[in-house]
Amino acid sequence: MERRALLVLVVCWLGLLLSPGAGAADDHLPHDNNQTSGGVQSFCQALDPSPQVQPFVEELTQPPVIDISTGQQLTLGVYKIKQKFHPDLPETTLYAYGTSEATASSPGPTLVATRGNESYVRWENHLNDTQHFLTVDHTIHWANPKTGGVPIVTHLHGGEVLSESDGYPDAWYTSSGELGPSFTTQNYTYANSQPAALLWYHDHTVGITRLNMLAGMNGMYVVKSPGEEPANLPSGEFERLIVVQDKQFHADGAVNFPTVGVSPGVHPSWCPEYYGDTIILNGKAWPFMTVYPTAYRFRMVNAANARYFVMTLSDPRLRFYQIGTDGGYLHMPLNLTMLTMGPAERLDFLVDFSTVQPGTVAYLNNSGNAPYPDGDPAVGLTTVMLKFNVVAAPENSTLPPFDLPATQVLSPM
Ligand SMILES: [Cu+2]
Repeated sequence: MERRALLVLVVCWLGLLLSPGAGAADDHLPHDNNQTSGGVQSFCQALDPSPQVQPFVEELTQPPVIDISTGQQLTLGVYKIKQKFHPDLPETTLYAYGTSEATASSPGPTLVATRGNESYVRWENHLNDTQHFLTVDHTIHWANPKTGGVPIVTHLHGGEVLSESDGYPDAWYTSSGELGPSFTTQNYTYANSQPAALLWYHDHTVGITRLNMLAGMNGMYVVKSPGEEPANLPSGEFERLIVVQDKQFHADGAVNFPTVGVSPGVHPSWCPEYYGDTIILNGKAWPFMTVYPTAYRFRMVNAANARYFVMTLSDPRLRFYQIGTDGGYLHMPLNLTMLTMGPAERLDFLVDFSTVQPGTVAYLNNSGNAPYPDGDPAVGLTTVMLKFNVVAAPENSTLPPFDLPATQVLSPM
C-alpha cells in the first residue's frame, strides 16, 4: 500500500512537472493596501495588474458538499461557466466542475467519503470549445487531440487509488470522444482505504495541467473516519474548508495568463511559474469571515500554480494549533505562530478566537516570497488573505469551548 501511495504521488508531481505553469506579474510596486499588486520576479512577459478591487467586501463561502459514501455513483462534469470573483470584477470565464452547468463552480463541490466505503465518480467532459480559452503551447509535449477540443482528466491528489482511476496525464478525453493513449475509463473508483484526511481533485492532462487548473478545475475531497478521529473538534459552522489560489485578471474579467514564453523562439508561450496578484479563497477575492469568540477549524488546500503561502495571524493573541497535514492527523497538535503551505499542500489547524474581544479585527497574512523561498517579498494585497471580524455570540447561545483533541498532546514549539 505504501508503494502504491508513493507511485500515485510521483505520477501526480510528474504531471505538474511536465506541464509547469507560467507567469509574471508587475514588478516591485510599493506597499499599499489599496492597491492590487503582485510584485514578483518576472519570468516571462510582465502582466498588466488586475483591476483594483476593494478587499474584504464579501463573506467567505463554502462550496456545495456532496456525500459520496453511499455507494451511488456521482456524475461530475466539467462545464464552461462564468463566475464572479469580486463585485468590482466583471464575470470570468472558467472551466469548472459541477453536477450540471448551472451548478458548476470553482472550486467544485466538496466530496465527502467515508473510510472503508468505496465511492464511485463518473467524470464527464462537457467542454465544447474547439480550443482552450488560455494559450496552449503546442511545442511542448501535450495531449494535442487531433480533433481539437479541450482534453481533461481528473486526478485525486493524495488519494490511494488503482491506476485506472488515478487520472494519468495521458488518460485524457475530449467531449467529442477522442481518447488519450492511457485512457481506460471515465468511471473512477475510490477505495477510501486511507486514514482520514483532506484530499483534493484537479485536472491532470498532459501538457495543460497548469492551464486547466487556472481555468478552474479543482475541488476538495474529504475522507472521514468515524470513530478514528479526535473527538470534539470544531464542526458545522465552526469548520471551514478553503481552497486558496492566486489569479491575475484582465480588465474584462478574463483570466490573465502569459501568452509570450520565457524563450519564445523555442516555446512560444511556455513559462516556468505563474503568480497572480489576486488572492482567492473559495472563489472569492479577499473575503472576510465573521467569527464568534470560540475555536474554528480550518482545512486548507493550496491550489496555486507556484505561490507558497507563509501565513501568520495579525493579532499576537491568536495562534495556530496545527492538527493535521496532507496525510491526515498529526500525532499531537502544534502550537505555532506561522504556517507554510506550498502548492498542492493541505493544512488542518484551529484558531481560538475566544482569546480576543468581540469587535476585534484580525487578518490572516501572507509573507511568502515568490518564488519561494528566495524570490521577491510579497507586496501589496498579496500580503493578506482573509479578514476576521470577531463578533459577540447571539444571545442565549452557547459556544463550544475550545477543546484540543483529547487523543493528542499539546506541544508548544
Ligand atoms: Cu496533484
